[in-house]
Amino acid sequence: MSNYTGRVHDGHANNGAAVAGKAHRVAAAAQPPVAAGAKSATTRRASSNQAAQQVKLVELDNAHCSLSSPTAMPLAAGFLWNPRMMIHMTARGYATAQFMQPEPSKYAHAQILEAKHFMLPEQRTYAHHPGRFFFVKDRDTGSIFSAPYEPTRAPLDSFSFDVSPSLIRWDIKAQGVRVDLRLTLPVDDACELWEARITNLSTAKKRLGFYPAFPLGLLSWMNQSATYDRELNAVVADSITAYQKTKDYFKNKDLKDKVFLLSEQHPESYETRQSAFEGEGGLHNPDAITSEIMSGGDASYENPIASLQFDHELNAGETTTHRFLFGPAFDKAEIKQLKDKYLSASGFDKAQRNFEHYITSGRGAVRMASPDAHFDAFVNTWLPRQVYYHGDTNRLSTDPQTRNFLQDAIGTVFVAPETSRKTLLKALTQQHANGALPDGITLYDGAELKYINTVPHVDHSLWLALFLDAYLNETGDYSVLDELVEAKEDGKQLSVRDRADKAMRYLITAVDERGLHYILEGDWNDPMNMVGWKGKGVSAWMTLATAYALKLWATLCEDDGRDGSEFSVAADAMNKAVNTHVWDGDWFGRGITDDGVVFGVKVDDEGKIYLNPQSFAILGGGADKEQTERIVRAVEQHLEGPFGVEMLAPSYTHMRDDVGRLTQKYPGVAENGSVYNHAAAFYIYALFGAGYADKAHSLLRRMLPGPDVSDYLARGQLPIFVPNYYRGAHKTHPKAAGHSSHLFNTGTAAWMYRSVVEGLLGLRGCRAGLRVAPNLPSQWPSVRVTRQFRGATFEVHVTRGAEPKLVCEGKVLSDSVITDIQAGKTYRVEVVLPNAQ
Ligand code: CEZ
Repeated sequence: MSNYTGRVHDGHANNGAAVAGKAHRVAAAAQPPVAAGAKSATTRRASSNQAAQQVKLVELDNAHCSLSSPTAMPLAAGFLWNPRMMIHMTARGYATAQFMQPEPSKYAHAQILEAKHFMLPEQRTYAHHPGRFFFVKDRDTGSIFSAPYEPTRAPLDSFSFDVSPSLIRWDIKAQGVRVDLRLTLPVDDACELWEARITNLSTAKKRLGFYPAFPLGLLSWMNQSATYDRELNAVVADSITAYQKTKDYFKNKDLKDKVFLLSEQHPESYETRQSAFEGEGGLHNPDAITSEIMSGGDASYENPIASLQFDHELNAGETTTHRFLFGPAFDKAEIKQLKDKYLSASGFDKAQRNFEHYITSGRGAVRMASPDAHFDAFVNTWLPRQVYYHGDTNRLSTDPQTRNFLQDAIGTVFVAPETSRKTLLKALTQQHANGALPDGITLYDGAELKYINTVPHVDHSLWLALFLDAYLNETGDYSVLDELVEAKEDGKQLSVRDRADKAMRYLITAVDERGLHYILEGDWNDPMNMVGWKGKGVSAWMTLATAYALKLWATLCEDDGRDGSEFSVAADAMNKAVNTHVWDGDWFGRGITDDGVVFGVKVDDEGKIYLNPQSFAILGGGADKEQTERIVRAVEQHLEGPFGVEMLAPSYTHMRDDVGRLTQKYPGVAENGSVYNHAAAFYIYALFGAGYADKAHSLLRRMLPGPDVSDYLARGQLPIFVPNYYRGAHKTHPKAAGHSSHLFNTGTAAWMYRSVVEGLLGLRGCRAGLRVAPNLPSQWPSVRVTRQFRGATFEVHVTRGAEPKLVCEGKVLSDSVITDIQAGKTYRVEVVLPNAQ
């Protein structure tokens, strides 16, 4: 069992006139089809000769209809159908096809299908991906580039992209012009604050055109438009969120269906039609930019773009500064309000200062200086920033999965404990009468459980104990246990303590005759949906994790002056049941299916070993010392790779319909054997607790990209957040292995932070105070840490020596706990660890 506490331890009109000149290019296409097999070179030449003759734009007879220009009527199309499908085909070659299965479906798609509630940052961006583009044109030479780079992709003389916690900056030099772009956000409004400084770097006067162009995409198939509003000095797009159910009218009518691009300087002209903006030049060389002046077009039921034109004459070295606001709004009044509030030098300054203050108030509980400065920077700034983001935004969801809600709050325990406290109280208002926590927590009245939250998962309740363990030990706020919480479901008022008891007792009863916990359609693992969907299958991970939760709660009961044996006895029984039915000699299996098949074991060709049961067996005492050693070796052999520890191996290559959709995910992706960092962090946390400091540190370090160039290239990600996964299956898919998912919504942040504070640095709270037990890797001779804890500051210096000791404020302590901590005080702590062997 883990030793953390000593007890237990978690987006044309060229009309007829212009047509004649262009018609020759396409005359061949207007010819009647040639007989199959007769597409000789002669036929093609004959067609071209005809091109010189006058061609009508459109020809129609009984048998056909022809069009001679692809540009005059860009949406001209024909369609074909059969009982199972239809295809709508434009003259330019675009197609929209649907087939029935039995609901209408598409089989060829836009390069990326925007999912309303997900981010898909791992998939490549594409030319029409929503972007913030700033075109610059030399009005004398006509040459164009765009900053930061897309969509012209013109060569730049220099490029710099600089992310700081509250500001993103680009410094771009091209064609004798420097563009200094800055993006920041206000604290209280949904809008982007853009500043662009354009400088003439040459020794002569330059006549420049500057054009921000923000494509808006398909706003709505019901109603979309855009125009330039002189009074506001803004492009304003309007739409009606598409819906079909009558009741949705009442929900949607208050939505912010407008989008605006407000400018501080007055533009020469504007264009709000995406198609006119691009013209025939395309996004990389748009007609709106190559022409002398934008046409001032209004979008009426067509995809809009917010683009503006500014002409400047800049002397050598001269700079002009633009400010823009971009965002959604309900009405014009709101846009005006935002303009008055922000659109000035002082408005930007103030907003930037406030925003910086907001971001930096999410500072973490430790600052460290180790031999690994790269890692230090991540721990000191970027990781707590990610933790803070999660806790403060709930990942921008209105119905967070309960487990995510509670685990994100485990992270904010170290960053913004008052947020964690609110999370706890909110979650408990939604506890069911039987003690179980629901699949998701609705954050406002009227919010609904959606998507994954409509699939029954069994694990949500157990995170309550893990949360309480982290929260109480960090804050010492045991008074929260007395808080009365009224449950929505039955209106009953119960204390936090009683509600936690109820949740734990519910977990104790949700087991089968063997004492193993049911899985239904998932546990922590969302796509493990078919192990127990018939109601019989059990989860070894769930059983082991429940044992861990129960042990933690038992300990907290004792800390609270109560008898927790009811919970520890139940925990022991669960650990025993898993050992009896799912221990496979060197590791624990993952579960037993509805049909009684143990899986995640040696006899399996795929999905032989899963990481999570091993981690929680170590954490919750399901594995004894010898089993732990076997587990660590097995994980080393089967799951450890260059980019971290994988979640299972070998990755599945075909559906196992007694396991579920996780086996349908691409090998090495997400739950199908990636380095799923959330799971890796559990393991790392467990390893630190079990005394495997070197291995834990090595795996922890592999979660962070860099500093080697080769590692950056392999991961493709900046080291400013930990992604939910890196591609795994390194043995079978070595080329993709390591690639980042780029998704920064992940429970990893909380657990990684906790692993650093409590595991690596060994500065973990307990009821009595601060337990000091660093787990430094053997290659670290020393580390300095400033730890904020319960209002006090601890300046900790860890070194190595022949005589291990702990000294606080000059006094040698006999055990590892610093007690009687006074808020406001600074403590000097010296720790001498045994020399590395
Ligand atoms: O979501 C996460 C969940 O937010 O997957 C974890 C789970 O513990 C987290 O609560 C492991 O299953 O549905 C799916 O197949 C996806 O795998 C999502 O559930 C997944 C997203 O990748 C976000 O990380």
